[in-house]
Amino acid sequence: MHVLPPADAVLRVFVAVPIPEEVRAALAQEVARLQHSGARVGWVAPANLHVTLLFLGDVFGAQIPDLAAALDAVASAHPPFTLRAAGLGYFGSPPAPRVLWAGLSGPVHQLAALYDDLDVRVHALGLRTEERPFHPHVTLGRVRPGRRADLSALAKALEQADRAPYGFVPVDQIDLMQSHLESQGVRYTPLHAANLSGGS
Ligand code: 2AM
Repeated sequence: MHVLPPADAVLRVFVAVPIPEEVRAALAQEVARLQHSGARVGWVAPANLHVTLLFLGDVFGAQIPDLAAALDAVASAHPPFTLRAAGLGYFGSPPAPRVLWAGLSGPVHQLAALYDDLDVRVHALGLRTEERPFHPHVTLGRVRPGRRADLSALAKALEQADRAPYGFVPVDQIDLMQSHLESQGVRYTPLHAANLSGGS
């Protein structure tokens, strides 16, 4: 535990898998290419690129130690594994993409198993998680409402994505992160890190 927040503080939290710096740099290059499309997109800063495992939203500071313990319990039951960041995609319909992302390939079922275990533990703590099915991805940008012409240039840029993988993502750690929504943008700080140490 890095810091223990006050029990009555409300924190916006999520669980993430960190992405190595060289992969974030490769993704940032792809983002720079997509930015040339001129579409109105809120691009994720390279330092903020991550894989969201579970979004919890607002929780009380008093719940953080239990959440940290839940991460530890799950992490100790899963062996580390390695994914690849590869390909681009989006959520939303073809004429109206909403969220632009880089995909993950490799033993993604192991990430889904981590998610399932964490989901069960978090529910046991009486916390709600999202209802959406788990679709592992790295969000690169969120489309802002704008002119359709912008989006066709963006769609073309997405199709011209580099087919080579952006790099390896070792999944050997899961982080409990706090999201600070500030006027300059979003800032993430780690609250707790749990190392994957289960046997294979
Ligand atoms: P995503 O970008 O991987 O989709 C931190 O805010 C992370 O939590 C975001 O990167 C986002 O994951 C996820 N997130 C934010 N708000 C959310 C919401 N309302 N429902 C589900 N996930 C959310």
